[in-house]
Amino acid sequence: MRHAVVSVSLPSLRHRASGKVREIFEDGPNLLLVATDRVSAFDVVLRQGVPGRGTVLTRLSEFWFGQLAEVCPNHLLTTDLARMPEAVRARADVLDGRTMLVRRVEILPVECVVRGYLAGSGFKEYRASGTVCGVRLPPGLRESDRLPEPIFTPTTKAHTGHDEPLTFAEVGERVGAETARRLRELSLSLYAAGAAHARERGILLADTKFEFGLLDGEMVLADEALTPDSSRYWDAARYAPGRGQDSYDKQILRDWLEAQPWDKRPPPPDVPAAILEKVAARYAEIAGRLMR
Ligand code: Q0N
Repeated sequence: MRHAVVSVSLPSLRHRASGKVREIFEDGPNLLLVATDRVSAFDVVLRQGVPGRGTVLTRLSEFWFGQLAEVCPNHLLTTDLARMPEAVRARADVLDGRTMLVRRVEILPVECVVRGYLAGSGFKEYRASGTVCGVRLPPGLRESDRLPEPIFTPTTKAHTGHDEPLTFAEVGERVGAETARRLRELSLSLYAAGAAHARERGILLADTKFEFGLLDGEMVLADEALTPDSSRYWDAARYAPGRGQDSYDKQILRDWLEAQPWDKRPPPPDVPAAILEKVAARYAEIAGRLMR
């Protein structure tokens, strides 16, 4: 069985940050984003990784950056190890296919969330108040219903804990009114392009989150783009509004974990290799569908 890459050490490069899934290193003026095979479920990172998950996330980001480049420029320079430092090329065995060399940009302090369907915290708020992040929606919507049109629901970027909703005015206070309008317009355009492409291939992008940065005064799409880690993916063939939907990528893992005697606090149970392989196959299936 293929093994999962759950840690990455590059002692000759300056390590800048660690996410649940990705590691960031510095390379002169640029950054290296390495997507590991780590996976979280119920907000807990599992000890076992999903073999090849990081390479699928990297391929998907690269694919979407290419698809979306006409809507907005992005931070990606290359995924080709030949154009990366020797320290990276020396570890091609683990890093090939999971490393993006990106331009360092000035990240804007807003998570640009777009929702096309009524799910998660959006549905909870709608049920309580008829609004989603302050945006009033028509009455009578059911859980998972498609929205009359996609909505921009920005949040803070919490370093610890959970992101908090921001009103559009609060986005303006953080980045300026002109930039706030541009973030909203770009986010909605990127989501529309991505959701249309995915829908034609039987995948619903229920919602997603973008990060933007400034490079020489120009707005660029940063971070990852429309991956299952930054978006809620549903299988269109199984879509049935009126209830919560299965996660296209993680449901196999969630179902197995739900069947264990586990309180969803660390430490999580050890996940059997056969389950991890099923999840790996699911990621390959998603990439295969989207990239055809
Ligand atoms: C940056 N984050 C938060 C990895 C992503 N192009 C860039 N320039 C400057 N800074 C960043 C980027 C990018 N991308 C973005 N941290 C640094 C998102 N992280 C969370 C952890 O995983």
